[in-house]
Parts: sequence; structure tokens; C-alpha cells
Amino acid sequence: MKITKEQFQKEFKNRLNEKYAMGVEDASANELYNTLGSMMRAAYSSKWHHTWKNYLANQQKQVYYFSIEFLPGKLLESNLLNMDWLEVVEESLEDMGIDLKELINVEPDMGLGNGGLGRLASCFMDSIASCGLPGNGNGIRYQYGLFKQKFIDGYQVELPDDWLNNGNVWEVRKDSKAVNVHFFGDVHLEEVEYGKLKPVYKNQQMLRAVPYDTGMIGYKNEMVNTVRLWSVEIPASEEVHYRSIEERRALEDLTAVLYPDDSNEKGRLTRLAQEYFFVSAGIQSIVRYFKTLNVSIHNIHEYVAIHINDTHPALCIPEFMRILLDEEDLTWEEAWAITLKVMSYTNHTIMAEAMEKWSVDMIKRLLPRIYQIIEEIDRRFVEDMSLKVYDGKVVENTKIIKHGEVHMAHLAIIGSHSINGVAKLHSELLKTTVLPDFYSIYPNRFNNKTNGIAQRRWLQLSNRSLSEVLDKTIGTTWRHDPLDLRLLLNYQDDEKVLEEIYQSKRKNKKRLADFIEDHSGIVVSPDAIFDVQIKRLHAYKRQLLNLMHIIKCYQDIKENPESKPHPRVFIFGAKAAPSYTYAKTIIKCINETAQLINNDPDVKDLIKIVFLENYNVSLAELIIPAADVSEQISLATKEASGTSNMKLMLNGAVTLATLDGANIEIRDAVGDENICTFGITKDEVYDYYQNQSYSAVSYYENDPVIRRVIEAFIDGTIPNIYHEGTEIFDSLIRYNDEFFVLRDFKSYVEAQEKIEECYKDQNHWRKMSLRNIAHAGAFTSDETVKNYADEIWHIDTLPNYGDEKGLE
Ligand code: B1N
Repeated sequence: MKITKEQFQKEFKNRLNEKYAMGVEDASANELYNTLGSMMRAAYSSKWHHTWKNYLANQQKQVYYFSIEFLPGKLLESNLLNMDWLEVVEESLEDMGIDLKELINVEPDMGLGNGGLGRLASCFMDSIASCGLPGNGNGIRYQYGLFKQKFIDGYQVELPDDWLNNGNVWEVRKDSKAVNVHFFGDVHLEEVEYGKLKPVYKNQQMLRAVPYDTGMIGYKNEMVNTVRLWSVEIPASEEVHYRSIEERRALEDLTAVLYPDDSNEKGRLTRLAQEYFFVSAGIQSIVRYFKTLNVSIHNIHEYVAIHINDTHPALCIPEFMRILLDEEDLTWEEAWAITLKVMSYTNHTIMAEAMEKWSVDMIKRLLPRIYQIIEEIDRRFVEDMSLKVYDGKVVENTKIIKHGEVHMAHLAIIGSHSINGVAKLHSELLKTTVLPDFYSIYPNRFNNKTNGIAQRRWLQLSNRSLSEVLDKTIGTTWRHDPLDLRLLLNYQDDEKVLEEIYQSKRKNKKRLADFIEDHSGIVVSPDAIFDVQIKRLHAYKRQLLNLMHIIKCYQDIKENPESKPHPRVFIFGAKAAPSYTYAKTIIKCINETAQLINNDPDVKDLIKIVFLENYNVSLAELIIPAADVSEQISLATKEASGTSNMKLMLNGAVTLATLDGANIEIRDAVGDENICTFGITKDEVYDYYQNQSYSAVSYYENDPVIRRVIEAFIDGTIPNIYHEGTEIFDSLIRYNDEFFVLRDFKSYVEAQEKIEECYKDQNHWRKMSLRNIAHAGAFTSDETVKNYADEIWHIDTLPNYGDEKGLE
């Protein structure tokens, strides 16, 4: 999609005039942004059209990635990059006196997800298109994204994220593709013809699902795939059926808000309705599209793969069965065989509280036909297992419906041909510890697909200065193939290159320091170590461990004013689920500790704490390039993979990590000398569980350092946290420290000391940093999605892909 400066400027001015009857000099940033966006959309729409027409013409097998969250962030710059317009547009705008950055600033950050799971889905969408793979996203167009976070008196306050209030240039509403989704009512099976039972419905409520499509532009490959997000509407004809205003409102608001819980489930009717809504709409639209191929429904698995991103879309399985049985008249046996071939499932967590379960009563009431199908899937599963060798316990552990609840993970596993975890350790734990009974039944279904990240966003766009150094040093092939970052290893002893990488880091740190001063008033030095922990606030991620170490450093300085640690800025970014009081307590404690330390003259600026508000994709793009230290300190076994670990290493940060999730693979990639690991291993964690032998209080009693740190929470050292300090103290001592913070404290402190030592030896540190960048290409989501494509979805690029990327 090439364009010249002259073409661009002419077209841009025309459009601005057409849209707003204005010249460049009169337009606001928002008007300029909308003009540019609509112009880009017009430019890629013929490629978009071609892409799906080609899929159709080739009867290409496609994957549909069902995810209740997508977290794309801003799209302007990333679309410009992938269209190969970035440089021309930047220069052309500059000629017209417009700074592209100002247009980027007015774009809302599209935050239809909570954290890693949603961001992974968006990296996958970028990679699928960029690798030329036929794949689409399917999700919900929430009217409000994840809440905006503010701190008031150190407390988290949530504000609505009304991201659509200025419209959305990237989406296209497709009225002609709307479908109906049904809820509630009564259903019974009637023999409509001899021997054939069909469901007959009474008193159902019908909602309209309207799709909004967004083009996913492949990186300089002329391909544009689709993410389809569904929005609810109430058909006027249906008004009469509502039993109450409340009920009407509940359904009307179905796609209004994203549930703000990460790794946690709260059984609520609206959430279940959301899940069915986007699943049913998505599957109906897939089947409708499939019919235009003129292929027999008996072969649909050769043309369609459906991926279930965590259990939230697990209703794909009974919904697909419903369509094959009730609408396509297939037999149960055939419908089931096809469903298995179509469906695959990724598990993203082993945290018990995140395992989705719905009460039988709720599903029965909201989705009566779906419930019948789930019941029958379960009945046949139990019958089948009982005939095989499995003992009663295995069947009891694996069935879908028990104790009045539907276990969504069990449904997803039983109905999919592939079940994968998101890092090697996590996938092993699924087999050995979390789902051993399922593993014994279906050993061949289990596999690993380690997560990845899109280097385009997380390096090319967010770290332009490092990208330039890379281009100069190793050429530009890494931009297409991130594995080529390894070429950098040839320069690990090249002082000039090390210096240039350092200077680019310095620039990014300065940029962040300016932002910090603007937004929080805190002055930090870019020569300090920037120590970064950015992720959702959750007890298992152990932001508390980080805070305890900071308090220790503070106490050391107070006790020994002559000590001269290297100056450090501890940077946090984290949102807590609004209902997660413990996580909010930790936020309050970090903020109050920041007040104390940042303003204590004795500290002489040796330590600063900066907790940036409203951590989101855009803020991540600013923080990550500036990081020196990457905090990945979850309790071993708890973080399924993590992806900020990959983003931070890619930008030259050195990882300070427990042996959890993908940290282990990062260590294996960079080697022990280039990462700093600490803490107990998965085996030690399980030993403690097995023997119930962990005693937090003994650390408190026997380790004076730990004792002094913990007491700071309750003895007034940290001001304004009377209630919160007690809550922390109790979680550690009274409730025996669920995430072994005290157990890992000492080795964490030692690891932090080692980090400081390494940093002080700048020559050594710079080499470590370079090796991290060089090995980060291995964690590209391009490779991850190719593995999904080959091993799970069995999809391929178009036959002519690569030799004529321009398509027809
Ligand atoms: O998924 C990420 C992983 O890198 C993280 O380690 C993992 O914690 C994260 C319920 C979740 N697991 N589970 C969720 C999110 C929302 C929700 O309502 C669960 N998120 C993860 C990508 O694999």
C-alpha cells in the first residue's frame, strides 16, 4: 500500500475539506485524527475486500479466535506501520505543520480487556495477519472498556472509560450481517417427523447482535483480516415480551461493560449472557459464511477452526452442536465428531478462583436448550468413561456437571481436540497436577504453546531509538523476522554499539522521567536504576514482596545515613479489580510508602517510588522502553506465562525473576548469567502444600530484618494506613502468608543486591542488556501463531502467498 507525499497531502486536504469544510490550519487534533483515520481505512478497504474474497475463492480454511477480551490499545500508529505509510505520513504531516504525535494523543486507548489474556489476543491478531494466515477475531464491542484508574488520597478510584464518545474510525458497522440471539423461555422436544425430535420454544427473548468489524492489517503484506465485535440491540418488535423494566435493562446493557476481574470469576447472570451472546452470534455468522462456500455441512471441519480463548467462550461447543443438530439435522454422533475437530481450547490459569463454574439453575433458566445439550454431552461422556478402564474417581473428577454446577473447563476439554497451556511449566502442571485425570483420558490432546508478543508494537513502534540502533548495527531484517535480533550477539563486545544502546535507553528514561514529573510532580533522575513492575495487582504476583524490599532499603538508609546505594526509581503500574479489597489495600500501602520515602530528606533521592495511574497499553509503551529491571516475582506455579517479561527483555531490561511461567524459558534463552533468578521452585511450593509445613510466623520471629519490615505496616512508620497496614500484617502472620512472601524475602533481597552490583559494573550490565534484546526474538507471537496454525488449527497461508503478496 504505497503512497507518495504529494498524493497523501492532496488527498488529506480534500478529505478534511469534505468532512469538515476546513483547512489544515483550522482543524483540531481530533478532526485531523479522524480525517487521517478515515483516509487510511479507505486506502486499505480494497485490500480488506480482496483478502476475504481470496479466502472465499480458495475455500480457505480459516480460524476464528473467540475471546471475551481484546486489548489492542491505540491503532493509528500500528496501522500506519503495517500499511507501510508511517514515514510518508509523518513527513507529509510535518510539512503541513502537523505533529503526528498530537494525533496519536487524541486517539482513545481501546481497552476491551483486563490484562495479559486480552493483550495476547490482540498480539495474535497482529501476528496472524502479519504472517498471512487466514484468521479472524470474534468478541464483544463493550461500550465501556476497562475502568480508568485515579488515585485519591492514595486509594484507587474507578471512573468509566467512555472510549466511544468521539466515535471509532476503525470500525465498520455491518447491519446486513446482524443475527438474532435467544435467551430464556421454555423448550421441549417434539417429534416433528417420524423418529426426529426438534426443540419447540415458548416465551423466548430475542436480542439483535450487530457486528462491528475492524481490519487487522498485516505487516507490509497487503493482507487485511477481520476482528468482529458484537453489540446488542433490542428489536422493536420484541419490546412486548419483557416482563419487567429491570429485565429489559439487563439485556439492553448486555454489551455495556467489560467485567473488570482478571484471573477471578464472579458468577453473574449478565456475564453468562455476554458469553452466550458473542458465542452464538459468532457461530451463526461463521455458519452463514460457510454456506456461501457451497460445501456440504458434513465437511465444515475442513473449512473452519474455532479457538476458545480460556473458558469464557466454551459455550461454543454446545452452541455449535445446537446448530448442527437442530438446524442442520445431523445425528448426535456426527455432530459431535465434527465439533471435536473444529474446537480447540487454551487454558490461561491454574488459580482455583479463576475456574469458571455456573450454577445449573442459572444456565437452565437463561439457556434452556444449551443446557439440554450440555447435559447430554456430560451423560455420554460419563457413560463412555464408565465403559472404559477408568475408575469411578476419574469419572467423578472429570464430569461436567456436579454439585449443581457446570464446570466450564471440563466442557472445554471434553469438546476440544486440543488443550494447550501458555508456557512450558504451565502446560506441564496442567498434565501432572491440575488436570491429571483428563490427561490420563486424553493424553494426545494436551500440548504447549508458549505465549509471544508482537515485536512490531513492542519494539518498532514503542522504542524507535533502539530500533534505529538495531537497523544501523544488524540491518533491518529483524523487522520482518524478529529471530534475526540474534545477530546482535556479534556485537556484545563492541563498545560503540553498547554505548549506542545505552544512549537510546537513556533517552527513553528521560522521556519517562519527563512524563512522571508532568503527571505526578515527582522528579526522578534518568541516571537512577529504573526498576519496573507493571501488571494487574494480584496477591500471587506479589507486588507486596517488591514493596517490602523497598521498605527494607529505606530502613537501611535511615539506619545508616552514610550508605550509598545506587539511586533507584521503583515504578509501578497496576489496576486492582474494583471488588478485590486486598489488592486495593496494597495499592494504598504503596502510595503511602511513596509519600513517606519520596519526601524524606534523609533519603536524599536515593530511592523514589512512582506509582503511575491508569496503567494501560499506551502507558506500557512508554514505560517498557525505559526499564532497566523487569520485576517478574510471582510465586512459582501461579503465573501461567506472563508477557510483560517478554516485552521488557526485548527492550533491554534485565529480568529479576522467580522460576515461574515463561520466566523459565527466558532464563533458558539468555542463560543464567543474563538473568537474576531467586525464590522457591514449583517442587518446594508443592512440598509445602503437601506437608502443610509452611510457617510464616517463624520468619517473623526469627528474622529481624523481616520483623522490622512487617512492623512498619503497623507501628506508624508508614503513615495513614492504620486499617490497611493491619490487613497486610494479618494476611502475612494470622493467615500464614498464602503466597510465601516471607519465605522468598531473603533470596529476593539477595537477588536485588546482585542486580545493583551488576548495574554498578556498567560494562557488564550493558552486555547483559544486549543479550536480552538479542534473545527476545524467540518470543515473537509470529512464531507462536504459526505453531497454533500448524499444530492445532491446521490452516495455511493462501497458495500464492509470498510470491505475490499484492494478491490479485
Ligand atoms: O493470561 C496471560 C498469561 O500470560 C498470564 O500469566 C495469565 O495470568 C493471564 C479470567 C483471566 N489468566 N487468566 C486470565 C482473565 C480474565 C478473566 O475474567 C481469567 N488471565 C490470565 C496470557 O496467557
